[in-house]
Amino acid sequence: MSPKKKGPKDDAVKYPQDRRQALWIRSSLLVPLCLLVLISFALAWGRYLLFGLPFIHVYSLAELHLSQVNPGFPAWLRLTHFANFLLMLLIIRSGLSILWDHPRLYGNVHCTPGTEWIRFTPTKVPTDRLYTANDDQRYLSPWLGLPGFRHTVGMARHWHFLSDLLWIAFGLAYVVMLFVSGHWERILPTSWQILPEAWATFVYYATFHLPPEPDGFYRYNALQQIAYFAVPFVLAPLSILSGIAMSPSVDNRFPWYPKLFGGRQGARSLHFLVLVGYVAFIIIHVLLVFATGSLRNMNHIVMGRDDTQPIGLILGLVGIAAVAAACFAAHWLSWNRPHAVQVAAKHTSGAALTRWLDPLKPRAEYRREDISAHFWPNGELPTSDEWKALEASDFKEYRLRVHGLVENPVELSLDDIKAMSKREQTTMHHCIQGWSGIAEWGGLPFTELMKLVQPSPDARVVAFYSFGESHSGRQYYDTHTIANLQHPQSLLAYEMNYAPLGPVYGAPLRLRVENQLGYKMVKWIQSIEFIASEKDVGEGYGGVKEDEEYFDLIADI
Ligand SMILES: Nc1nc2c(c(=O)[nH]1)N[C@H]1C(S)=C(S)[C@@H](COP(=O)(O)O)O[C@H]1N2
Ligand SMILES: [Mo]
Repeated sequence: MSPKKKGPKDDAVKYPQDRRQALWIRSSLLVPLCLLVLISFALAWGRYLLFGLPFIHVYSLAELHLSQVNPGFPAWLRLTHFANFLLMLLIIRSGLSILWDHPRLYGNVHCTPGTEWIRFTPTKVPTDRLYTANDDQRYLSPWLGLPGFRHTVGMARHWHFLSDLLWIAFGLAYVVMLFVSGHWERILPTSWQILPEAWATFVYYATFHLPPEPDGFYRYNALQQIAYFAVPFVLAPLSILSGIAMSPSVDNRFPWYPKLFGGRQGARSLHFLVLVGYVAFIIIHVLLVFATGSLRNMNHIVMGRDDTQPIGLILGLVGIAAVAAACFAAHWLSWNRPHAVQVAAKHTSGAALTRWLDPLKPRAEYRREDISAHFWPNGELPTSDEWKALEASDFKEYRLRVHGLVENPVELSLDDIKAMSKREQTTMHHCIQGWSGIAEWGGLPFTELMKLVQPSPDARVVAFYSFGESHSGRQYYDTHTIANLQHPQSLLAYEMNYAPLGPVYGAPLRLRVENQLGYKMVKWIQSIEFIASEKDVGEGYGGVKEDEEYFDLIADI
């Protein structure tokens, strides 16, 4: 199973020479964290050595039978647990693939290199040469990531969002049934008594003892109950809400929303910390299931029975094998039917997200003081003689050709464009890789260009062609709906941070479409074509990133 080959250039992207893995955490965070863990363990050991293991009330069967709640593991619980097992694996593994595309997490929206609190790369960002966000992507083993390898963020996002949708559906079903059935009493802590009990239970685990268990068929121990409560009622909502806070259409429409999480990067960091929480939970949960009687426990969750027959374990292992097979199938599809996955996502998760997010009109503006000192560059500088010659003469000879389904096709010089009306805006850029940055942009509102060229009624989409190339060496292009180009913040920018747009950032002209992710904002624009449908250009998926890397046609999140 290997990625579909598009040529040596693309190969070099997916299989880089440098596949080292590294983890670095800022010591001002690592030290207190380690201290916290050490102190908790020290306290537990102190308690154990000085006073022995704490008393924990052991419920007799008679007492357990007194509970109002029906005991056991009903079918809805077993089903949602199994679905969750599969979906969490897909979500976590695709999430890692996404993270490895920009393997740094920050507390600030500027993503200034060196300010990250954690990084998953051995590379320090060089300052003596052009180093783009694409250069910074890391390789991830496909055993860990879905789909893994390097720069597979487009495919990873399809699995992430497709699984999210199902995971939320099963999660809601679980919560509804929990309350309908009365089983919430087993999960929701209702008395403060749970805290001292949880501490007592922790003393057992921390000193390598198993606490006296109530039968899990009837009752969970205090720590277990807290964990089973926290995962669906704390971690899950946090991951959904922080995920939404990374969307350009949400953030640039409701700038207060990401601020709740400390900005887009705070949200991204939290999203990752929740992942760490899930992984820690899964590891401990699985270990304890096996340590405390795998036969009985597996019968509980697989069969809903409270005995020690081997059937639950056997069927459970079959279930685990099925989940592993599903993971392999996801990889197979990723490499052998990538466009099918892309199209499936477009009509399901993508359609849902577009429906909710695309109507949000971007309007957030930042202050001059907010401008990022470092703005990650992306994409490869054009190498064509045509662009180099234009650049050498300050784009005096540049002509922007606007054509296609328009009444009045034009060829405009940079001076012509500058002579038309100008808008300035200071906005936040959202890259699909996860980084962000704030910059001032000045340029021609796209609606002004539309007034000039008069699109015909059958023009629905606009294609922007670049002087630059894609990873595999094809011309970079992307398309937008006319609706998204009609926002006041949709610009053809020739100015960045109050200076003429530099070569690295897209000179002479680049797009700003603030409710979309960065890859939609074509740099080094050569020409613009009004078309009926994105299917009419390139491979028909809406852009070179969509054609080659299976990115989404509409990029609201
Ligand atoms: N021609 C061209 N335009 C491009 C790209 C590219 O590779 N080629 N990269 C896109 C991506 S992924 C991003 S995030 C932004 C980056 O813009 P910046 O360099 O100003 O940060 O440009 C977009 N436009
Ligand atoms: Mo990007």
